[in-house]
Amino acid sequence: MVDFNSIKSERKSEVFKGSIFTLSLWILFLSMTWSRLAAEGGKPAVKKEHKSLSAGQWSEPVLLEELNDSANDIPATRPCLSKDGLTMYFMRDGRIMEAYRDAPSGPFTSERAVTELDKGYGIWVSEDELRLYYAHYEYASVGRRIRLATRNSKGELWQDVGTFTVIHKDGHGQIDTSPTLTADELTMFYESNRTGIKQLWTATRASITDGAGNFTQFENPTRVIELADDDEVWTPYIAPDGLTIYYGAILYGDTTRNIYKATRPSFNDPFENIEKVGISTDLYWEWMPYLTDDAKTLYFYSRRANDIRGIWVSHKIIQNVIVDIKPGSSRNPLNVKGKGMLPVAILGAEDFDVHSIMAVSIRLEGVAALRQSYQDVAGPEGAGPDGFIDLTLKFKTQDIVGTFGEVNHEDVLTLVIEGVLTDETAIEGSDEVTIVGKHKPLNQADINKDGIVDLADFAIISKN
Ligand SMILES: [Ca+2]
Ligand SMILES: [Ca+2]
Ligand SMILES: [Ca+2]
Repeated sequence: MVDFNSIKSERKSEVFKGSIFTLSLWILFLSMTWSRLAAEGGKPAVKKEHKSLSAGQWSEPVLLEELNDSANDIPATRPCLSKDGLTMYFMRDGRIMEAYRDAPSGPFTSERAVTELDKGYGIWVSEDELRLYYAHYEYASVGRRIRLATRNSKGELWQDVGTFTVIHKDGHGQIDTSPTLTADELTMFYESNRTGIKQLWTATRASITDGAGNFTQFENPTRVIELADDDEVWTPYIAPDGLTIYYGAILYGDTTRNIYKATRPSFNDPFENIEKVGISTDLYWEWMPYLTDDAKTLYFYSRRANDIRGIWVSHKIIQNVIVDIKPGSSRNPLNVKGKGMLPVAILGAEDFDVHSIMAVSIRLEGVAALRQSYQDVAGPEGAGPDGFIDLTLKFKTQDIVGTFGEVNHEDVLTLVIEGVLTDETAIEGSDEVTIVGKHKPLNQADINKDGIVDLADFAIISKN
């Protein structure tokens, strides 16, 4: 957790130190808050203005000991896992390494040093594992630059292709490292010291290769200023969709490096909702995060208890909840032209008090509810009220329909609810709906949604 408690109590004590007038205002505020809480069922309601400060609960990290060179006490660093979970790309003693396993979890059983490439400082491998982006020490007057290596198939050796000279042209001692890319490889984030300290930068391009098959340069290096004012930031990981970023930093009074997460609604928006990721502790350094695509498994580098260094793995703790879309109906028809609300209940049970859910964290297919209340509306498996209070939520039907691809009458879709409990445990549940009517989403390329794909849409894309 980000420790804002000390900040909050400082603020409170300032209030109390003020005049009697201030004190009475404070009492008035507390009594108003209390009556609001009482009106909402006597349980502390989640206040919308306070968002979660921590990104969920994670299992106790486990060391991937087999990736270390234990005989020489050289730890593995900078994890980057292949999409199939079978190959770990990482670094050891400055050398790029590949380690292999037969199943997407469990220990890696063999490895290969990528000796065909020079030493590196941070790596990222494309989804098809045919392009490897790595930082490299060029020569004393230039510094470290990001390079590309490619291969035609996974069985082949890597071949260096060249460096991203456009973003590095200011050179001369400049250190650019730790590349991480979106799945389309058109947006790159990386670490750069060009302001004097290590911070995160981003650069973009319109295609991976040009018409002649040569790789395309990244352009427009821009500092991602919102992630940390004047603090150092290291080793970014960008999610495939470019909307969630993880990075190492020392923020908010931390005494060691920790892993932070931030999100943005679209490429046009700055990152916000900066949260410390739950495995972070002030006892140890945690950085070099790498998440699986489902954001449920986190690999990172840490030097932990008993001075053990290396790549650690942790899993997001997820509690399943029972979801009933349209309580009282088991078929759950969803009219795609519906203008109203879609009611959804998360069911309480003897061992599950729905007041433990942080209601504002709930998303149905990524969509937030417009209203929530606490009422016993249903029981499990289509039963009516069962004596246990449920969390009932109302979503705007058209917001939910907006998340669908093309659907036809009578299609059955599974809708997923995600959120967190007040103790930050992630929760997940789902229910099915039966589609009424037909829905075809607007053309993806029609960015400004005016029904035609033209230069106006392209102008928006190129601004991104
Ligand atoms: Ca730490
Ligand atoms: Ca139902
Ligand atoms: Ca119930």
